[in-house]
Amino acid sequence: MFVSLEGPDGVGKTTQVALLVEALRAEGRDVVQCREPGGTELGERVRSLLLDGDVAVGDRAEALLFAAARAEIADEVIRPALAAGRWVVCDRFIDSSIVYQGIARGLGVESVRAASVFATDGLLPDRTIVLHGVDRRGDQPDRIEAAGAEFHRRVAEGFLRLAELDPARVVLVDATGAEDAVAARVRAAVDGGGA
Ligand code: Z5A
Repeated sequence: MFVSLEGPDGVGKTTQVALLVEALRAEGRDVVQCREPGGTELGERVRSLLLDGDVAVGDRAEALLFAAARAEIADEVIRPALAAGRWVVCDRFIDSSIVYQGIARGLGVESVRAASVFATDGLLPDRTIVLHGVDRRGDQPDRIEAAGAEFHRRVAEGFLRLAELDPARVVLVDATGAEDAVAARVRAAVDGGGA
């Protein structure tokens, strides 16, 4: 089973990925935890290239670099884990590209989705949980976080549209409230229930 957690920056994904992995392991499941971009040598380098902010990157190059990092983590980490019968829980995946590059940067949902599907040779999560409803961003923005209020408004709206674009896979989960309350909603959503 391949699960991704998605949502705008600061919505609580990293916290909830850790709690979900803990809950699944407590149920006896063998779980691989990963994040995007990252999880491989190339992915971590792409992460610092794209987020640290000292290299000029055009929008199309940005989309292709995220896709390249995704190709590596799909081949090196996710497919082998799934083939071995393990669960994978990933902090962001294809839907971040669809929203940040396709919708918020304006490159187009279909072209960005196609680039990512090419990169992963068609690998998609079985379940994608989109957290929404809060903004707990810190005060040290990375290059993308620094893109401005209008960009982040498009990101927040874009994530809400995802469930309409792919209702069989994407579940919206209310991220307001205490960590354990959100974690219970996320766990239920893995089995198919939204909130
Ligand atoms: N990006 C892209 O553009 N295209 C792509 O294809 C991909 C990514 C894959 C990656 O950043 C950046 O790359 C991201 C999208 C872009 N950029 N932006 N902007 P990232 O995923 O590494 O980081 P982030 O999205 O900016 O997430 P974050 O800042 O790490 O936030 P988070 O993971 O959503 O939240 P958190 O760290 O779990 O929580 C934030 C704080 O709130 C923290 O202090 C927690 O302790 C606290 N918290 C969490 N939950 C609660 C509750 N329930 N109550 C109270 N406090 C809480």
